[in-house]
Amino acid sequence: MEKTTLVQFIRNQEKLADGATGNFTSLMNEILVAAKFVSLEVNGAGIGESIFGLTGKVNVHDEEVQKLDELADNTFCKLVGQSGTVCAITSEELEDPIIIPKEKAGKYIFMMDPLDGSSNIDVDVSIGTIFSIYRKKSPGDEVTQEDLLQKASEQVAAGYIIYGPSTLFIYTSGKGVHGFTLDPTLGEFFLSHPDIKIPERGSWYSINEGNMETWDINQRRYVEYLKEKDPETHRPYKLRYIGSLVADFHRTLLKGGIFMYPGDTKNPAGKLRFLFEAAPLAFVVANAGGAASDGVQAILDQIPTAVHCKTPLFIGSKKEIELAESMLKK
Ligand code: AHM
Ligand code: MG
Repeated sequence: MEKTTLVQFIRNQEKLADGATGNFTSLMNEILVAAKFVSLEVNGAGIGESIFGLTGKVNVHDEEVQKLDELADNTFCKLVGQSGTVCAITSEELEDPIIIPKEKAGKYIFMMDPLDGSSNIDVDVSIGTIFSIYRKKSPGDEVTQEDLLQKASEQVAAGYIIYGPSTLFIYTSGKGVHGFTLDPTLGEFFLSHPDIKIPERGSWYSINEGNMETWDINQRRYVEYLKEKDPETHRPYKLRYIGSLVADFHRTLLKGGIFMYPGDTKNPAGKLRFLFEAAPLAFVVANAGGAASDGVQAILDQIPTAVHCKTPLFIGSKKEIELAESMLKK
């Protein structure tokens, strides 16, 4: 038996860390158990008692809540919340943070988009969970804004789980980006993508071009540029857009290129959430040698202004982000 499980891998990595107490390993364990539950539900959606469809509720972002959104949110909140390792949980689906009573609280803060791309559930397209972990910063027991709104570069770990043809768990704790595939027969994640590095360039672009009329002139010119023919600069680029950030990001991470969700006239800050989508994927891509920006400034250098605030996002290969930034400035 030579395969490395996710649990073994995390334990070995934490052994190497200074002052490790085992709390981080315990937290990661709960995340992976929740991931297995959600994976099972997603794969079984449509069989037996239907968990397809809407709950009839609308979340804090004015989006319709799917039954699977709610199920994923509840599963992660319950398992992570009871782990004794976190003092607060924030979620794209929850207006207010969950604050864990101090007798059961730990030193970490857990943030998540429990089911990203959930509008794709009914059409059997890959969806995912995005997560991010910070350390409590403020002294004392109370969880403050200083704890919930930290600079993105202060993440302790971040990652995502894709519920696709196979279920993958990708994460970084600042020591490379590693991917694990769920063996459904054993119910165990095994190391399948050690030390992922994103190609420095890539001629794939990913954006909802249906929004073009609402973009500013530089955004339009940049996308037009990518579509021009010039073999020397590998243009035209190929367009890929799934509409599930986790899936679009994962392809970009493995193959290179750029994913974008810019601001537009309707939504100057775009659609994606800083803490639940942009910051964790920025931490992942940076640890794989790539970059993420809001078009002007690196995402990792920014402090969010509110738990649910949004940001334009340009993420992918380092050279592609540099090119995008230079063209968006013109
Ligand atoms: P969600 O987290 O509510 O599912 O919304 C975010 C999703 C992303 O997965 C995806 O990149 C984007 O919304 C797609 O938006 P659009 O349909 O505007 O292209
Ligand atoms: Mg999302």
